[in-house]
Amino acid sequence: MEKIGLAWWKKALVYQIYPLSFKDSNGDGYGDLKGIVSKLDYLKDLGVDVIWLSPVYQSPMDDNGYDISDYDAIDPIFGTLEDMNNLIHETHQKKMRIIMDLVVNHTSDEHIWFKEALKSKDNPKRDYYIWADEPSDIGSVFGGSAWEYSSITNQYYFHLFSKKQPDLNWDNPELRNEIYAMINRWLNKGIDGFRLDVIDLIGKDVKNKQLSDGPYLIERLQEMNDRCFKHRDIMTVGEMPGISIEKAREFTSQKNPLLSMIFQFAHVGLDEVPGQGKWMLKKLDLLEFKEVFESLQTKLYQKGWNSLFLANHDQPRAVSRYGNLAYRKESAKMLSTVLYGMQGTPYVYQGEEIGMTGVQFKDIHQYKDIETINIYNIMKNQGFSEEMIMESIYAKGRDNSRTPFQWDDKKNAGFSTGKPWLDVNPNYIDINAAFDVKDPSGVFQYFKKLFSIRKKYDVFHEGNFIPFMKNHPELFGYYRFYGDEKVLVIGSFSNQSLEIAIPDQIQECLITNDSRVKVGNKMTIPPYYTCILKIGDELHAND
Ligand code: TEU
Repeated sequence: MEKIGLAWWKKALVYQIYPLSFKDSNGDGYGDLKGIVSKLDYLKDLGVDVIWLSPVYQSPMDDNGYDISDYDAIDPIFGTLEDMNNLIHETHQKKMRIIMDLVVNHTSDEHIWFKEALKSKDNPKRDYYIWADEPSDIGSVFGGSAWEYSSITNQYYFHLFSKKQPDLNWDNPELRNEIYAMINRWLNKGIDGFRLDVIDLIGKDVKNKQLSDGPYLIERLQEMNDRCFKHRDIMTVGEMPGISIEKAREFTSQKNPLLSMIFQFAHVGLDEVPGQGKWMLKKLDLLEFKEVFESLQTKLYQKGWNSLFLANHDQPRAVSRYGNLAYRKESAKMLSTVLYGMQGTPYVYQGEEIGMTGVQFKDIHQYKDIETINIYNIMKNQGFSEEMIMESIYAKGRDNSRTPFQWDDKKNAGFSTGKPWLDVNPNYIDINAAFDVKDPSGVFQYFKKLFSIRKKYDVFHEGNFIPFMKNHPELFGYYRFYGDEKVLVIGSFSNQSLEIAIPDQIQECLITNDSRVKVGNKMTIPPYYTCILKIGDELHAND
């Protein structure tokens, strides 16, 4: 396919598809590959350059595909290998790229390696996994112990996620060879890279309880890079929930990058009581939020590379979490402006572009996510009230972002003709793509314009980051400077109007969510207002 120069991924817009919930083509209630192909024009219209596909490999679906039982097969729920080849081909035909999810911290317990490993201590695959005679006190991310007893050999195996997701033993060179060969087989099929699931865990030392950012992480990333990535024109984005901003800079260093970019999570946990996990809620302090972004933007500037995201399939919907549903469209636009005005590769999670919201199912049985079901039972046993548990699930449960895509106001939101695997959010009558795309004041058209502006001016890719009204508790503002190009990005997180003073010479308003507001050096801005202003010298469009 046509190359658009080195490091094309720096300017690319990446769109995450959660295949189970995107589009069902055959009426079985599960989204599939043919469904995705049928929506490629929709993505192209938005301005998408790269599709990131959450896992579609063969899987018993204990964790919706993040538990892989065969890396070389496509799960029949999603289609066939031929369908996958076709999706790669069609995506390239439309001058977009496609990256897959790579889940190699663990497999499914139904993977042939694990089935073999279970059989005996001297099985050739035994050492592909992590075993102990006695469990330590390490907990699983999904609740309970990270160790599961197997009576066949009277030992415990290690699983940081569900017990159907045994962790692979990366200390074993034979296992590493198998993984690298598998990665190369996929890359040879013509995909354009990978999102690497919890890749910060592959250097762990379980005995010494060093999990994320373990002692062998760098050498393993280096080895993977040498064996699979280095000589290819691809992008890689490593999911690293336990990594510091400094490490993010090191791993994406411009001199010797191990990965194109990483997802780090410093900004994600700010609405949690520190140290008490994701379910103990705390009101977001915008000053803290701004500080984390400033730190990310300035520390990586000209040294590493950022990824820009607020939501994904594990996180709640951004507009419900950081915005205000009474100002749904306004706040969805404001959040995207403030986020994508920064330096880094932008990521949109499916549905974000039409302002899809979180969901509040009444009955716990409507929830399908293993983490949500586990935490419900654990909190029940600990004596928490039903109301408090549901409040946490409404705020943080992963099914918030996994409800089927709302295509139109017809049956099942146009997602499927059959019964969807997870209930549709009842608000699809008002919030759906068919309606939003046609609405000139809709979120979709705004996103489209925002991304076309981003592509037009180098300042968004190359500019530095200087906070504006840094100590304001309800306004997120910053300047970007690059040569003659200067912009000021402003977003209000307030449900009241605010008075602001802009000390710069304002040349033009590039985009705003409310064109009725008069732009000037003294402004009264309505709730959730946002704009990007060209200031100072003339900006030069480069196209
Ligand atoms: O997530 C890794 C991870 O540690 C978290 O994002 C975690 O799932 C979440 O915070 C729990 O609330 C990745 C995948 O994105 C996720 O879907 C998988 O469940 C997980 O790895 C295991 O593969």
